[in-house]
Amino acid sequence: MSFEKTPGWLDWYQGPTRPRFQVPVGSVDAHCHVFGPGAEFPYAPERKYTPCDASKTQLYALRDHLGFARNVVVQATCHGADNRAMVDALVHSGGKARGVATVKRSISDAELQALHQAGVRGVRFNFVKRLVDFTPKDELMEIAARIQKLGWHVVIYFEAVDLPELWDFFTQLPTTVVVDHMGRPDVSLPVDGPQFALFERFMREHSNVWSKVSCPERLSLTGPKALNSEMGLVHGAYRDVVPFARRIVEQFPDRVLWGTDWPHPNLRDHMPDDGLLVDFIPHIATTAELQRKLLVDNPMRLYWPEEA
Ligand code: 0GY
Repeated sequence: MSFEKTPGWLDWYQGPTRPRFQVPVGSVDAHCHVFGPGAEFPYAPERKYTPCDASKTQLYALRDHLGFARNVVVQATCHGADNRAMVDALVHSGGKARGVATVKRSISDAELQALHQAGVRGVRFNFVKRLVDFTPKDELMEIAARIQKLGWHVVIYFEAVDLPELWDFFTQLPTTVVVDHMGRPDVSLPVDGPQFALFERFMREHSNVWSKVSCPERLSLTGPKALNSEMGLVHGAYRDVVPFARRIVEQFPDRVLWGTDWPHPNLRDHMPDDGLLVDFIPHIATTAELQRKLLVDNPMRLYWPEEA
C-alpha cells in the first residue's frame, strides 16, 4: 500500500551532526518512534496525519551515530492500536529496544502476553485532541488495571491546559505514570507561574509520576538558533525550554527520562538536527551524576529492571 504524507509535513533530518556532548555509556533514547514503512506496516485508517516512512534500520543507525546503546520505541498515533511496526522493531533489536504500545479494551490476555514477550513494558494514553479521538476513561482505567499485573506502566500525553481536567483520572492510575514532554508547558509563561507549578505539584505529590524532559523543539518559541547577545554571551538552541526542563531534572532526578522523539512527527516549521538535540542535554542535566540518572539509571530501572 502506498501513502502520501500529510502536506506541509517536514521529512526527518538527514545527516545529523555528531553531538559534541558524549552521552554516558549505556544511554537510552527513551522516546522515539518507527513509522511503517507503510508498504509493510500500513498506517491506521483512523490516523490524524500520514507520516513519511521511518524504519527500524534508520532508527538504529541514528542510535549508533548519536552514541546511544538502547531505545524505547513508543507507539505513534498514526499506527493506531496496530503495534506491528513497533513490535517488529523490538524483535529485531537484539534485546536493545523495549516498547510502549497502544491497546484497546478488546485485547486478549494472550495478546498482552505476546507484547510482553516482544519487549513491551507500557501502554500510552494520548489526550492531545489533534492526535486522537476520545477514549472513555473507564476503558482506559480497565486497561491500566490489566497491564499493572504485567508490571507495565502508563505513558500519558497531554497539553498543560488540560491537566486540571485530567488530574483526578491521572492520580487514580495504579501504575507508574510517565508524562511525555513535561506535559507540554507553554514556555512563554513564567517557569514560576501557576501553569508549571501545577505540573510540579503533580510530580511532587505523586511519587509514581515520572516525566520525559524531551522535545524542546516542540515546546520552544525561540527555536534552534543560538543567540549572540550584545554582551558577547552565547545562548543556546531552544533556550526558552531550559529553565523548565532543568527544574524538573533537579527536583526529580530519579524520575526523569530523555528521548530524541525521532522521527519527529507533525513538525512543520523546523525539523531538529538530532545531534543538536543531544547537545541540549548538558544544559538541562548539568552534572555527570544527573546525566547518568537521566540517560542510564532511570530508563534501565523502568525498562530493563532485570539488568539495572
Ligand atoms: C510525539 C509527539 C507527537 C505525536 C505523537 O503519537 C504521535 O502521533 O506522539 C506530537 O504531534 O506532538 O511525542 O511524538
